[in-house]
Amino acid sequence: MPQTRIRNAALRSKVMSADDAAALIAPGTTVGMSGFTAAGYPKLVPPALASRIEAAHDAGDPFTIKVWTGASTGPELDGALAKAKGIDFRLPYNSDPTAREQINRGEMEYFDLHLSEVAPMAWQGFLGPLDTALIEVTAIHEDGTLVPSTSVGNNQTWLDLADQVIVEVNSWQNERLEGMHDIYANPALPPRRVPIPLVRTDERIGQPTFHCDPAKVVAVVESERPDRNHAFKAPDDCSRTIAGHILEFLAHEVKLGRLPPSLLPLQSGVGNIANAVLGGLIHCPFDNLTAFTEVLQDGMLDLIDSGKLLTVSTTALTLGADYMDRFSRDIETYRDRIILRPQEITNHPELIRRLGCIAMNGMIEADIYGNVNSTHIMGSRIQNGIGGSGDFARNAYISIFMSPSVAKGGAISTIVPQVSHVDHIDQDVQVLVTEHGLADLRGHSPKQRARLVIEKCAHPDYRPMLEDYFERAQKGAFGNHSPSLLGEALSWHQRFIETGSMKV
Ligand code: 0RQ
Repeated sequence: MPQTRIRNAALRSKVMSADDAAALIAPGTTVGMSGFTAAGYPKLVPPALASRIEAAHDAGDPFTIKVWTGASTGPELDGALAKAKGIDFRLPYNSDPTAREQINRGEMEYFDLHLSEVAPMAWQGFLGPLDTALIEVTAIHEDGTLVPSTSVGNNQTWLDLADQVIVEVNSWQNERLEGMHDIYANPALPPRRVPIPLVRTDERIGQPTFHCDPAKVVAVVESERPDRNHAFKAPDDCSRTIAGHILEFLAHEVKLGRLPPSLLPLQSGVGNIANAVLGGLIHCPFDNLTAFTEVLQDGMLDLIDSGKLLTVSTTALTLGADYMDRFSRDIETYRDRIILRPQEITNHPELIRRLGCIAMNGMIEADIYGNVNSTHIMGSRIQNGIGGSGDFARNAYISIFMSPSVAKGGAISTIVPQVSHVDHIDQDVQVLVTEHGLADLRGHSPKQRARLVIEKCAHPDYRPMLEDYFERAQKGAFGNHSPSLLGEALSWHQRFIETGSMKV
């Protein structure tokens, strides 16, 4: 790798192997790592640490660490450390299958929280001390400032709070990323907090680089490993139909004058349905779109290329390999269109409310009253985590949740009498969408909502059961505002487990 990526002489003298850097992480300590989706995470030191943990395990002296990140990461981080049984505590979001199994077996403690709250909570001291920051960067400047890579996440906070810093300088990352980041860090706690001076989604209010006390840097590791975001599947009929309902709804809102023709800043969760919605926007009559979101995925790059999407504010470039190549090749075209910010800013409730975002997120299930479960299967088994969905849902101008109407090949209805776990209360859920239709729940009472959700969103095979439940609930419930037969509503889920529909 050309030495020019590490331009600070003092830090150049700290270059060492990943194994030597991993040896500087003490057993039992907390490591704040970069990474938001499989973008911008350290790719060499975590597997080296995992090997060290495995060796310690074999020698009868096992140890673990605590891991904080921006959100999910790639296989070299969560996957490698989980396989080595090296994580005893994880926050704030996970989508790695091995780590998920360990969390659900009760072997790993997992603190799942709103992504906007991670940095403030760390500053408030509730999370305990941070021993090491392990951060991937694109380059190090002469003055020791660090050029971020494909995600920003909580990196500045980890660099500020940690006792020691390990930097991975990744020459796979395009050096021309420099200048696309806007690092605004204002860790002041109440009562000294000030308003965040961001009025438009395309404004820059911070610095292009991370600052870091060079005296804290104990190791610099050179890397050339690619990010490992997965390509999206081509939209299937179900995703396309869900996307179609949403686009029709947005057009209707524009027609009624409740949304401007350029819509409002879009937030889109991860996943194939969200990607299909973005793909569908290319063929819609909306122009001059903007996005204020936490992940920029493939569909958004297509939207930029189509000329429909002017700017994207995000904390991560969650692009599949082909799209990443395209981004890297034409990076100058995207330079003024994409701004990468800390997740505390991309997901800030006050900004989301003021900018008036249109939030679109996936869900596991919704109940007939509009409560949404984004995280737990059958009420107890975590799938991923709440991520940024809560930051956006509560504060958005319009909050949309979407899912196919059934899961597990039709064995399970995603529309249920009562969700088995509540992430988004009915007041935070304004629109529900499945392939069967869209229920606009705004301005409706619980019983009105229930009728809409059953009629518009439930799968026809499950509609009679839900209608029957709702009729009986209105007769037999303790109150008739949100009529619920508590025992029966929850045993709806138990039934899936007992009949063997639910196999994990
Ligand atoms: O399990 O793979 O074993 O079949 O849950 O479901 O259909 O692949 O859906 O990938 O779109 O994820 C809510 C998890 C949806 C996601 C969730 C089973 C299903 C499958 C996954 P299998 P799908 P998706 C921005 C915003 C929270 C975070 C968020 C998520 C597996 O959207 O993590 O929004 N959201 N962040 O079979 C039993 C049901 C089920 C069910 C699905 N009702 N009962 N199993 N499954 N519904 C991004 C960030 O914050 C970074």
